[in-house]
Amino acid sequence: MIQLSILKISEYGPWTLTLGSDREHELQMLQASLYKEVQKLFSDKNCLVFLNRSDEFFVVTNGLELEDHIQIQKTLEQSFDIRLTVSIGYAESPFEANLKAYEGKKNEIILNKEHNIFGFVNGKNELQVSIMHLDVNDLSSKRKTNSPYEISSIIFELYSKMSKFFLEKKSLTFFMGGDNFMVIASNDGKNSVQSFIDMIKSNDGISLNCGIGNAHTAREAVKLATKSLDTIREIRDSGKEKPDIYEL
Ligand SMILES: Nc1nc2c(ncn2[C@@H]2O[C@H](COP(=O)(O)OP(=O)(O)OP(=O)(O)O)[C@@H](O)[C@H]2O)c(=O)[nH]1
Ligand SMILES: [Mg+2]
Repeated sequence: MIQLSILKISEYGPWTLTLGSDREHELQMLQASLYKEVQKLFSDKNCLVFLNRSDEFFVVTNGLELEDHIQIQKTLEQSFDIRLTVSIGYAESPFEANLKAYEGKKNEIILNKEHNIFGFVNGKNELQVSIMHLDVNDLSSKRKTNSPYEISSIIFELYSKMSKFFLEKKSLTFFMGGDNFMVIASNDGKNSVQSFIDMIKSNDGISLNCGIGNAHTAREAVKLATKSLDTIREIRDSGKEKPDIYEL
């Protein structure tokens, strides 16, 4: 079981229009500072925020209760002109948790009216989360023959394939910057990562490493996933044959 909270800026479209046409720079600064604050508030509670299209955030909120969400909403309401809507769901797989959160909002299952919180909270129960940290092996060598924009194009094509592949396994993929991706994974997602790595290697000539972390909270799972990835690098750099996948 995993709990997901989806935060979305409320009525953002109409609000952006109130800024006039010379607004893009303002919106970019707002989105960046909002992300910084949201990541700070949730990571302080052992969660991790995954940035989604800049006006929406996915947060693995295992162990967080309604009261924690209200507290965070209050802080955000004090700091920003815009408001956020929060939809919470929990389920066996990350994709199904996202569906529950979506249904909670669509069917107006109100958890807290004043602070725009909808859905279903699991509460203090101990949940599980598996995170896969995928990274391109030796991207630096590609930089010798490809310009910065060409590298970006390669990375986004990879993102697109990864998102599609793991969605079929009820897992959610996010781009973390550089050549880094994280998948909030179901068991099926974890069990099929080797076949994804093999497919990308033979079709695109890109070699991936994957560190996996399992824990009760998102921050701990992400820490272990990154530690696993670094372990693959250490094995490789010591001259031994590296595994593609390492799990903690
Ligand atoms: N989000 C995130 N980005 C990282 C992390 N480590 C490195 N990066 C980014 O990824 C880029 C590529 O770095 P690396 O992956 O270390 O370079 P590489 O040549 O592929 O080396 P190896 O991955 O060790 O094979 C860096 O410029 C950073 O932008 C990380 O833990 N998280
Ligand atoms: Mg890399």
